[in-house]
Amino acid sequence: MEFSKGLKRVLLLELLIPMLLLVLGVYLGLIQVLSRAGVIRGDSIWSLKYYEGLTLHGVVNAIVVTTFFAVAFGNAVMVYYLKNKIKMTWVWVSFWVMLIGTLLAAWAILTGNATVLYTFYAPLKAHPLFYIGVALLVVGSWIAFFNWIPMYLRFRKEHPDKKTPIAVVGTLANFVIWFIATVPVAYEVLVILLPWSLGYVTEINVMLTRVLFWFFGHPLVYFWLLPAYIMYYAFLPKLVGGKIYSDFAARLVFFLFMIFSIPVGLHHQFAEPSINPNLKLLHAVFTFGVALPSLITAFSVAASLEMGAHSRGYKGLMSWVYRQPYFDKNNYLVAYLIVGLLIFIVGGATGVLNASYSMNNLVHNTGFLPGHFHLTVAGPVILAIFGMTIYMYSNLTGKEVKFKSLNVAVPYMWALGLTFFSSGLMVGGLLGEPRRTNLGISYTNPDSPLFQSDWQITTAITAIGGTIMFIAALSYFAVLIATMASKSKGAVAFNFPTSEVYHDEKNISFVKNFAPWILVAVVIILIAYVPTVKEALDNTAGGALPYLPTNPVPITP
Ligand code: HAS
Repeated sequence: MEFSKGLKRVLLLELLIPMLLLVLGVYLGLIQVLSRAGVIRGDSIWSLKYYEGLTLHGVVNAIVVTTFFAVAFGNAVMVYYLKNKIKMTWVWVSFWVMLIGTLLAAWAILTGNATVLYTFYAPLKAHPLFYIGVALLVVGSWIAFFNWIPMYLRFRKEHPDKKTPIAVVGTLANFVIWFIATVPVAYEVLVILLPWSLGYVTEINVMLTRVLFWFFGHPLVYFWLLPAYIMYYAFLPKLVGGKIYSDFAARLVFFLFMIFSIPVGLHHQFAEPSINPNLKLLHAVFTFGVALPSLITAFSVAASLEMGAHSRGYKGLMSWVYRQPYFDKNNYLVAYLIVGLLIFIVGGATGVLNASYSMNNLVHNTGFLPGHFHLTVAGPVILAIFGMTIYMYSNLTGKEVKFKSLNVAVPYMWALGLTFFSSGLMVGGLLGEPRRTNLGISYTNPDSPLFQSDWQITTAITAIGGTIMFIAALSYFAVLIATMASKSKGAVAFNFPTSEVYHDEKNISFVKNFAPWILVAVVIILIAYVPTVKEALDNTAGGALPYLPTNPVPITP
């Protein structure tokens, strides 16, 4: 399909701007591991303080890159599969609003005015422009979503007997989750944090801000993940010569995410006061519910891989494991996607461990947590983003991917680094190593009275892993830049490698419409969150003063 020039231009910007920011993001990741291991000792490097760097690393990698990518990918999916015209004015408005928001937030962080980490809840306080920037980034993504809804409705009207393409179902489900999840955090930012940051109020309900943040904070992780899931269902089977195992199961997965990904936020707050433990248990139970669509995906995608291996003539029980085009330079998306899936087996299992109410006591706020979440967001999510960015770039520009061998090696290098990185963090975490701490000037510094010798080896392993990941990222950027610098072969039709379906169930009314699922989602959210918010309001006495991460004394208004 031929995309218009304007659409191509905006897609390229939405893909490449985050990649530019990611250069900074991965560099700051390297600084993190080196600081934790004590290779770098000091509270700042090139005048960027430890927590400024950590905030920038989290905000850029986890919020900005993922949001820009989800919007770019969503724009392309909608136009490609619905074959409907997209309103370009709103595509551009969405892009500019997101960009301005990003620049404002980046300014606040880089000038040391927003060392609040990517989980920007109180009592840490940021400059008003940080909050405005984050709000604009979110609003920009809403605009993109609202632009797709009429396209979808038109498709349904014009093709009443056709099924909505799975990639479209996935994209819309993802943005429904995103929209529901971001409304409370928009309230938190605009109604609570912004007036506080502007100095109009001096005290706020910290527990409420944390509850509202985590209402958003967990679905946020599925907002990162679902574009990868769309690729696992809609593209990967085709790439390996297989088919989507079951059309019904694929649709069900995205709808299940819609109902289970939000009412689980308290699993980030098991250790916090003010909230009834029974409510925490309820959220823990729903958390096991949200693992369900991933477990269905594990079996469905494995079946697609098996069909792929068999269709290419390989027989035997384990041929689906051994006989995949893992190193096919011209089919490099396979490597990016399968390596992501393999990493997610451990990322998902550690998530289930975190969710276990009593077990969480052991790992909460330790290195185990970044160990877990790098196996998710820095595993399947970033590898899907890397692979699809280069794929879409090459398709949109008609340029052939350069350094093909290096390109296909990137996911394996990344996975090797991640194995060391996350193992170091998780073992360290089980030994009590805290997360978000400049260990190099304290616990891993032999000259410090706080020195913990048993954290030296784990932080060293983490640093080795982080360094390998950094090299993998540099290799990826080299591939991207070389591709960008090459000559275009002229306009090519844009193409997503779309999978066929093996079990194409006819009667799918259960997974046809969004409305009933949205209704169920809202009911479950109300059950999970009305009493939680009430607890936060009732059990918090007075307000709390703001703190800076560098000082245990509250900032006086
Ligand atoms: Fe998590 C904390 C629980 C998934 C990200 N998580 C975090 C944080 C982040 C994060 C960023 O319950 C830290 C937040 C902070 O800063 O404080 N997480 C879960 C659970 C899941 C889960 C139950 N997390 C994710 C995903 C993320 C992510 C996805 C990002 C994208 N997480 C928690 C909990 C905490 C937490 C607690 C808070 C802990 C605390 O104390 O603070 C589930 O969704 C996981 C289900 C996944 C599976 C795996 C399925 C496997 C698949 C691969 C199959 C492979 C195949 C390939 C087919 C059950 C689909 C085979 C191929 C061959 C060739 C063999």
